[in-house]
Amino acid sequence: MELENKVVLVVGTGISGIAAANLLKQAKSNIILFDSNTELDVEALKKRLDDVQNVTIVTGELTEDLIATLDLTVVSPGVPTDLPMINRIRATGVPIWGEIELAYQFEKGNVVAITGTNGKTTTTALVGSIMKAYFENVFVVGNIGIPYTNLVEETREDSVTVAEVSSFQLETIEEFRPSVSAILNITPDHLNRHHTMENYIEAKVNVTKNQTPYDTCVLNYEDEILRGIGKRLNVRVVYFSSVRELEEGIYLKGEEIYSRFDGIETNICNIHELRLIGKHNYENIMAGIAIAISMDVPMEYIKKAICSFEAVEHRIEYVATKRGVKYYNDSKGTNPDAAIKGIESMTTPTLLIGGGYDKDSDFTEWIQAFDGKVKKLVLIGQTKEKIADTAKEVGFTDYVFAETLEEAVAFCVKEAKSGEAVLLSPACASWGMFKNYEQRGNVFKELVHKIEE
Ligand code: UMA
Repeated sequence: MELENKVVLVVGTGISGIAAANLLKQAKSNIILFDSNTELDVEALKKRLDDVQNVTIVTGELTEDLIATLDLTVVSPGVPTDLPMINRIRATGVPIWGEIELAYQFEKGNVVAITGTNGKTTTTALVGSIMKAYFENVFVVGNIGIPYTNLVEETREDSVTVAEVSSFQLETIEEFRPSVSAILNITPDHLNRHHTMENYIEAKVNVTKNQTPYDTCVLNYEDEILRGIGKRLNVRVVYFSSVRELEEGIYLKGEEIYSRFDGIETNICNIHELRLIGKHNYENIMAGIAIAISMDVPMEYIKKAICSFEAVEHRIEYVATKRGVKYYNDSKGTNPDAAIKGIESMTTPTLLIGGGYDKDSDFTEWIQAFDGKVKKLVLIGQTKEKIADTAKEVGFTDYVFAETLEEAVAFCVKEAKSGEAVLLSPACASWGMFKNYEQRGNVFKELVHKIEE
């Protein structure tokens, strides 16, 4: 679509909305920047824009008169696509693109798109580092925290854009076509936004919507939903599996990762050569390998990159070894499902620090996943009593309470013996004690670094 002199509504003034408005400015569109938040500091907002000429800022409600002027609407990922205002715009026939679609219209190179319920940030970062090892011009964008519209103008014909795409972003694509897509897994999430599991699956599978048999989709063979979907896609499908040998694809056999294509099995590496730990991470790595092979990256580059790749900050991140005890920061384990991955990754007796803000979660499965590994559960925050009650119900009584994270770490320092591990993996949000999970993780890391040898 020609964007010059067109009236484009940008909905949302978070990082996507601002980046989209700045890109549209380059394209010489007339922009209406809208946010439903009436408390917004409009002067501060203007300072975040490259240029405020021809930008009309509207907060609260959008009038019918303004809607009648629109040529295009670009929505931020956090804006539900079934809002009455969006429905009114849709009824006028004006296209509604997500920020990802807008960026894609400016893309000059190849795109890799990674989605899934869990593991997409780690896999995106990993694929980014594999691509950077081999290609000259690589961008890592999307849900990982860097709006695609921020960087797309710098792309070239030989560039590779690795995009983490959420179900929110995939709801509003039109022409977005990755050469290689990946869906890592699908389990219930974001159902308040998508309403049903079917809608959520449909949004994820949308990543393949414009792909052709010349393109590739990487899928987890052990995810039944995805295995079923793979059968009906008109795209080259490459599977990975952490459970069984595949006739074609990437798989884990014992402690070794293999690929098999055209009947030839190739050993890629042993899991002990990797810095990431845990089955879910081996799956992320296998997805990364499948993506990289599909992008024709030679195996020597893939192997070097996967073996040197460190965990994403705050996600089962190794912090330090103090007095023979290994400390891990999994502050990003903000819900029981994510925290299960944290404890499953531990291979030694572990002192586990958990608890925080109450999101109405059920902690039963998390505690059941301790599997005899948790020597002491140190509970902090608003949820500490609730978790303790659940623990008692499932027969786990080795818990103690601490008032602060500092007190919890001090307890672990006293109790942990050489060869054991201390893991911060709270299964709860940080609010109430910290600004966000990053701050919680950083405080934990500072406390660990201060422990005397
Ligand atoms: N807004 C409205 N009307 C609404 C809803 C929101 O006007 O109905 C406004 C808000 O007042 C606010 C703005 O929209 O000013 C926020 O937009 P946004 O929520 O899309 O946030 P951004 O800052 O643009 O960040 C988004 C993604 N956020 C969400 O999907 C909620 C970021 O993913 C992403 O990193 C970023 O774009 C760049 O691509 C975050 C996320 O939580 C990390 N993602 C979810 C997840 O990972 O589970 C999907």
